Amino acid sequence: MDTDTPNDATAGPSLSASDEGDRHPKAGSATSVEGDSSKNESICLIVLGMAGSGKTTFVQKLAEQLYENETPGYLINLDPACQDMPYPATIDIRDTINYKRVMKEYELGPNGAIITSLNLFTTKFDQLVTLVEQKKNSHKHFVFDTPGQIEVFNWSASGMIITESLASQMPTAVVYVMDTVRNKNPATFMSNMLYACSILYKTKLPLVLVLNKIDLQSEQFIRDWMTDFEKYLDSLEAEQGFITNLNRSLALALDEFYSDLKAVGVSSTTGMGMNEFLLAVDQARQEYIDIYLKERTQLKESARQTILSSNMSNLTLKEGAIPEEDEDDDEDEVP
Ligand SMILES: Nc1nc2c(ncn2[C@@H]2O[C@H](COP(=O)(O)OP(=O)(O)O)[C@@H](O)[C@H]2O)c(=O)[nH]1
Ligand SMILES: [Mg+2]
Repeated sequence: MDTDTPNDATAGPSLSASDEGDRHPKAGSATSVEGDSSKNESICLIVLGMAGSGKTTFVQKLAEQLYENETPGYLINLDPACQDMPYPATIDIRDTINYKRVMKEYELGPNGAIITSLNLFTTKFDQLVTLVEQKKNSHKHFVFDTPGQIEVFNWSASGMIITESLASQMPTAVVYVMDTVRNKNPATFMSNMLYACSILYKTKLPLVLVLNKIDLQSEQFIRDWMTDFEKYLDSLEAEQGFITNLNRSLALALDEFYSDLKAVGVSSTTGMGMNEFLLAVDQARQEYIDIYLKERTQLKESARQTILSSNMSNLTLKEGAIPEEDEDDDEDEVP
């Protein structure tokens, strides 16, 4: 593909993986983990969260921790608008898609350009899945950093395609990053929880909640709110009105969601809580195998049975099945 073509905002025909993923996130020295004990224990982690919650900083600290644990992560950046990349991404969307050019060529604003960039990248995502497949035996953690605005990934077709492509190949979990400081407001906390809950039901994948920035604010108050409904009500007391009543009802409704949730307090600047997070990831992987994989297999099997029983497997498309537009249609129009 000619990269100088004016309408081509993609950098080349194929994705390439740099060897950066095996390097120390700070020192830049190379190492190899081919054939180590992490074999067949791999998991994809899709890092989601509101803008500014600390996703990119979290991926950077996680990369450092994984390197220290001698299981370097395979890092993938899916944020085309990221300016200063604090970690060495093995695959970076910016090497394939020129976000500024997308904005110019398609006359889009920043958010539209991010969505379009992600859509363009998704057309090559099969190559990424192949690369991940090839590295499955040498890397344990495949970490996907997503664009700042959560809805770009979560509510876009490409976000869904990326999630599904990974989850159908290997264990995959969602890491939902929350800014603990900002969630001191009970209403903000509730919005975040509803978002996390909707992601869980939309992706049907295990979810690990990362309560980030605990160097600034302990996450204990969130744990209290999640385990003791009364404590959440107390915090709501200061506020009155419709929103308070709604939050009260929502807190009751989310009770079951909280009880199954794996929540870990983390500081992405100091590294506090990172090893606890990795334990939660191991649990999420097991959950994927025990619950999600079984459900997925059952779904696939029932879809196969439906096709077989309805004799749809013999279905062939016939030319002319979809009526072509009548060229003389214009003649019917009243002049
Ligand atoms: N104190 C503190 N700041 C953090 C932490 N994690 C992220 N930040 C800061 O939060 C801001 C947003 O972080 P960033 O990783 O860009 O968020 P993203 O938009 O979700 O990728 C930056 O200024 C980070 O330095 C943390 O654990 N502690
Ligand atoms: Mg980011």
